[in-house]
Amino acid sequence: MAYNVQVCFSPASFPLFRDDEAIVVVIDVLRATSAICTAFEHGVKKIIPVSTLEEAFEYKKQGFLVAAERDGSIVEGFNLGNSPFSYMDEAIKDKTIVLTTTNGTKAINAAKNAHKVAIGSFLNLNTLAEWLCEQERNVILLCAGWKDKFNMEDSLFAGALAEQLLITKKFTSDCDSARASVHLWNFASEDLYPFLRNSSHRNRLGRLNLDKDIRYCLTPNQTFCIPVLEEGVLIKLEKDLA
Ligand code: 3SL
Repeated sequence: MAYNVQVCFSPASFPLFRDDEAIVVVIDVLRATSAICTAFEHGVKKIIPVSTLEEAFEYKKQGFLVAAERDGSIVEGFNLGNSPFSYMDEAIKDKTIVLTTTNGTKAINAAKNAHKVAIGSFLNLNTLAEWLCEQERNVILLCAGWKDKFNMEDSLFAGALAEQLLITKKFTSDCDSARASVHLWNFASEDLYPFLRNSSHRNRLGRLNLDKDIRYCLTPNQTFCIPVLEEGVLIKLEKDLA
């Protein structure tokens, strides 16, 4: 039996795709899901994703280490933002971090009733594809987008992952957005950075001098970590792929 892979281009459309028996992969390539994968690669123990700044401030009052980003910048009053490079630090090893970002953490919380929620980025592309193929479940690739709008980079990654699943023949798709994302990926995969030249979030991050983050987030297969959501908290899936 083949399982179904679908791509949802925006959290606003997610109710149309919802299937509580499926695995949902949340995708926010620039930069939330790349930062989360990086944090687990560097030994963070747990990440609590929260949707609002109010929740983030509450955790901060309770003494948690809290990271907060809005519109690409660190929110005033917090020490940590959403750059993957901030999570390549010995200081985060074995820590719990509370994280709120403009789109990524909202998308994670929107998916929380799924059978399982996994975090996807170019950084863990092959490991994630391999794991999904072993699960024997339908898969929904949920793009965080930008403020409920389509974005290019999440859709490209959805295409890269959907293609890897479809190629195995363990998956099929009757979903036009999955097909469209695979076409987009095949068109752009040779060199993602120039392809994204005129895309809104690459430009937004570029204006904030974050080109280094963009290049890092577009580089595939830098980690074997698969972060998964367990009772509202992200932890590293224990799976030895070495
Ligand atoms: O939207 C998000 O969740 C963030 O990833 C946006 S940013 O890359 O940190 O600007």
